[in-house]
Amino acid sequence: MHCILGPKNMAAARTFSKHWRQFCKLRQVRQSGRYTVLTGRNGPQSFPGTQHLPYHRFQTSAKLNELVNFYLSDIGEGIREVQIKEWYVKVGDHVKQFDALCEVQSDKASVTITSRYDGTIKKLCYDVDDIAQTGKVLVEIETSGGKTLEERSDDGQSSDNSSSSDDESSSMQEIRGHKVLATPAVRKMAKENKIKLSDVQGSGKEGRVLKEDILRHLGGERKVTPEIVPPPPTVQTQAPPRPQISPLTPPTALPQEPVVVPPKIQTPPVIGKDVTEPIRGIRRAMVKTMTAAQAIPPFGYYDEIDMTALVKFRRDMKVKALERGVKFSYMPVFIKAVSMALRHFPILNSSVDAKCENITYKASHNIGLAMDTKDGLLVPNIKNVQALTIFEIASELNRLQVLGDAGKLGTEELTGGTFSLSNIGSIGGTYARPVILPPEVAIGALGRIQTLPRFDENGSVVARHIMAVSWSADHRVIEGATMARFSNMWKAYLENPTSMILDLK
Ligand code: CO6
Repeated sequence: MHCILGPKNMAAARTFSKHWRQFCKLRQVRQSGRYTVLTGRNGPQSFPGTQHLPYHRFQTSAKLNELVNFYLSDIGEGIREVQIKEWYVKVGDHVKQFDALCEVQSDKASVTITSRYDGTIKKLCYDVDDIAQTGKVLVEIETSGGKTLEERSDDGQSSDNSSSSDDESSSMQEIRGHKVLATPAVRKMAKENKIKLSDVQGSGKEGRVLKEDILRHLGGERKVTPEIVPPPPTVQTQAPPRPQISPLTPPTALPQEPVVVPPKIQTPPVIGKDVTEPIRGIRRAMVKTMTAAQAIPPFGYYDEIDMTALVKFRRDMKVKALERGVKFSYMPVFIKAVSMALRHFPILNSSVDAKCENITYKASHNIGLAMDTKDGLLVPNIKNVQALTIFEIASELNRLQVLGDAGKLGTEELTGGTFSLSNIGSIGGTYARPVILPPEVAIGALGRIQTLPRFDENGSVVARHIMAVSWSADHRVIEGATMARFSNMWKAYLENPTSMILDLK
């Protein structure tokens, strides 16, 4: 047996080993079979029914000539359920190992489930948009013949009916880039009209399939599921006729001005209908996090930063960084200055447990940044900012933005944050009330840099670049004075960027 174990958790490895022996015994799989545990690039991957091993990926085997129940594996991070976004196969299709079967959406990522076997698809156990539970059967695949091989039952026990297992095929599921971008409404429309999204040429950003694309695709082929289109409203375009004034009318009463009713505005016909849908995916994760955040009593602290020197500094740095292939915004400086100030106020880089009975001072400064991605608001973090140069932070930020744009931010990027910043000013706005991300204890929101009049030291009005910052902190463990002192230090670095050089490590 070939076995490569990652460095983590030997106890878990022993537990796994026990389960594996049990598994092999019950299935009477030859000990010489291929069996590999790999450190997964994309986070935990495990064979269903085994003890969950963080960051390990498994391969296992099945006999040929059998009907195989293919279970949806644990995809890590405690995710128990996923939504089926799209099937890439249908009943009767022949698949090979690693062929994509379907795409599922968890709270955190989009995952392509690939086949473990060569065989024929006999049954798809879910429809698109259904919620599939990890550990339950996803598809039935017939490798050939008619026997059913139970990989495991729902309680995690192996229940193999097969006799011996000579042929080995490997199993693996992986996160892959291939997917069709579309909103749930468009997916629903495609489903209702029984078309595969992958057959539709998307005209939206990055090939996103839009409603119009579906309509275009359907044009001539099939009729769209009928929508109720109300008739266009009637438009009153003529004013009522003016009253005729008889020349014999006595001159006592002035002629009444006729009432001229302005024509009714022609509204475009309503072609849509109200849509109610379950809250899923990233937004569902946001519901959970923000609901938990409501348990935190926050206080707000606001200040303004004179960014005039930093605007000039950034202008120079932007050119230099671009020569080295990196886009340089203000964020790397904001992030580094946060880390430098956190060194003096470690309680702001701490986390508290659910009941707020223990506080943990975090050694790493993993600074999270709110990111507006096509999947919604995500907060990836830059790890160990205390040990990175500003250029390295810029470079990492570029990487996260590319991943965010592609909808490929994974658990590695999205977990482990210790302090967060939200640059709402890159979109607009001056102030915000950022919500603390539990178990963190503080977060800052940055407003738009504006040119505003301010007094200089001589009392003259001068144009300055001003940015507002809005901090929120957990008042159970953070005092307002601590936040104010931290903010002052951060502000001093930004207002005199060259002063950072003195304290840079
Ligand atoms: N003012 C003025 N100009 C700005 C600012 C501000 N605050 N921030 C960035 N920029 C400039 C930036 O320097 C770039 O200029 P050029 O280099 O000259 O082109 C430009 O705007 C674009 O910057 P970009 O957004 O690409 O990069 P940046 O590193 O500044 O930001 C990001 C990265 C991931 C933060 C950003 O892309 C993003 O997603 N921003 C939105 C974050 C968001 O959604 N926040 C809301 C969270 S919810 O806070 C919340 C409390 C509630 C309201």
